[in-house]
Amino acid sequence: MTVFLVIIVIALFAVTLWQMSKIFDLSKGSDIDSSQVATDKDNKTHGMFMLLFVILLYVITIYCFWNYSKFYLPEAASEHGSHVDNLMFLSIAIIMFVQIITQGLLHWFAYKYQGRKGRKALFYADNDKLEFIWTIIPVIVLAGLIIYGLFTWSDIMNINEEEDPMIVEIYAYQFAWRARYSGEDNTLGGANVRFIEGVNQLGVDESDPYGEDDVVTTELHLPVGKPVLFKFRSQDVLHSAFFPHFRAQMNVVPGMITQFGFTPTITSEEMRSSEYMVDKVANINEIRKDNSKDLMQAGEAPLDSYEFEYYLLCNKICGQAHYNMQMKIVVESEEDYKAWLEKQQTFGEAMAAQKESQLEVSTETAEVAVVEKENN
Ligand SMILES: [Cu+2]
Repeated sequence: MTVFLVIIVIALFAVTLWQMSKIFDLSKGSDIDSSQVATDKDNKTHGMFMLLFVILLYVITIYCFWNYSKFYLPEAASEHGSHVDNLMFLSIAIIMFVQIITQGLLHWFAYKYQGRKGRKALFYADNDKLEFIWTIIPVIVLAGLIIYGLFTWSDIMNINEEEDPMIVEIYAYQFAWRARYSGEDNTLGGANVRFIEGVNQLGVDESDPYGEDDVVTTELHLPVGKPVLFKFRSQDVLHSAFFPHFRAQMNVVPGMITQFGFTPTITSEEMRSSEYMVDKVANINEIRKDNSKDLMQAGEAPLDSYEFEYYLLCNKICGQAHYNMQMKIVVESEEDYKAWLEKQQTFGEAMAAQKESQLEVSTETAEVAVVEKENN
């Protein structure tokens, strides 16, 4: 790839030099080679190419929208998600509208006003009215978009504490995620990477009573319809917590706590059975089936069939296994969520279990030592 790019750069540089030498020749004066000057026929051909080019541009645009729209994310699975989608849609609609008109006009004018023998360009210095119009329209449109965007942003980012959101910590490290639930008190115990030892993988402060009932898990379960406030912490480098289906993303920065809140609105099961997802999954499994045939012919194991799950992904290139840094998210009913949480071990229990097993080990070692001494 690098070699290919280098060759292109050298070729373009050579073309530039060649064109520049032609310009120098032209500027020398009367004894120029007239075969180098564009004739009416040349201008007509170039004008036609301009038109063809803009038509091709439109055709490619339409083809891309038609062929690749299946890669759009499904309906947003969070309350604020539709605001993000609307903002995105409005921006794309305005950009497409403006670009289709301006590109069309630009290329049409190049064709219509092509050079012709005897035709002279009109000298037109300025026009205040025109300049005013083409300045004020973008100003109004951009100001509208920015103000709309700012309102949407503050709507999404300002978490309403009165709604009593559930506090969950998302902990990132090379190369996985952990979730820490704040327990009955809805308050996370203090934590610091310096406290990391043994089963205390997240460095929860053992002396902080709030940490006792915290629950550390490898999957993120969320009750549907309940606002959640995520507190992000990183153990090592910069990560980014990306929840594509919920239209949420937040940087996870070592040494500080960042936060983001949203309310999930569609359970994993509902999303799985939606028309969009049924089609998509069927399509993926069709591809997997085809690929499995090749694999089986080569004597390898076939691929598992795919089932949809929400995922939390890392969206900052944070190291070698960054691509695989993910955590399954399950959005479920309040009862299912509570039943799941009930089964998890609290931080207090995990620490007690660790101490007990350490105690057992040390008693055993002591017993062995006594036996050995007696034998001697
Ligand atoms: Cu990462």
